[in-house]
Amino acid sequence: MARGRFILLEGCDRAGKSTQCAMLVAALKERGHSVELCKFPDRTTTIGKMIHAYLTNTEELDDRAIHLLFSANRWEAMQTIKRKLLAGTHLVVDRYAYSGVAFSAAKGLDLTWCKDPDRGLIRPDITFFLDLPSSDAEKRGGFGEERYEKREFQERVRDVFLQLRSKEWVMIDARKSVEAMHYEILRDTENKVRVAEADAQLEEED
Ligand code: Z5A
Ligand code: MG
Repeated sequence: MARGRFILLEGCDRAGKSTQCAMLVAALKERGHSVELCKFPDRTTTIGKMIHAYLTNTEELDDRAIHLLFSANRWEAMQTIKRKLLAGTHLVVDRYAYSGVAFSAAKGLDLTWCKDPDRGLIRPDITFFLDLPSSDAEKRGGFGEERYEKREFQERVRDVFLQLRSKEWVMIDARKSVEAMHYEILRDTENKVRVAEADAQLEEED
């Protein structure tokens, strides 16, 4: 059996990550794949609840302390993620460590310091980066409700994301329609999944 693929959707605020994650999970399920959604921050855990209080401005926290909580929120999910991938379930992940680094470095924290706590996390097999200028993000629903949703800060976050960009990232222009983005993301994901399944088949035949 092929190991499940870790499919990450990262990107700017309001770029449509959660919309696309839900559509991707539904489309993969429809095609008979075992697939689950995973979201960071996971606000359901004890650590996640502290993060939620911070994001909704009911708690103040030191910049480094909140950075470490976001990272801990990923680490506490690692065993479950590993188990699911090994059982052949694909995981569609809504934000991950790149968000962690981008938001904290945009506050002025040292980039290397920001990266260190996430070293050793399971790496994504495919990363889509949904890119959206903050002038477009502002026009979308819900912008301005949480702590980081200010235009100038979002521009700094986007700059750090683009600094972190690796050549393996699949860049998606998030100004496109929901359907056009979904088409691109599903096509590339299916290609990746097909290759993984073919590799697993070859290994079984050896
Ligand atoms: N954060 C951090 O600091 N450190 C970390 O380690 C992590 C996160 C993991 C909460 O994250 C905050 O935590 C976030 C980063 C920080 N801060 N901010 N700001 P979150 O993931 O919970 O945030 P969210 O509430 O889900 O918002 P989002 O991710 O920015 O939105 P989105 O998922 O990218 O977009 P969406 O919910 O799918 O769509 C937003 C709206 O746009 C909605 O009205 C849609 O109908 C509309 N939309 C979507 N796609 C389109 C297209 N293609 N065209 C037009 N309109 C669209
Ligand atoms: Mg979202």
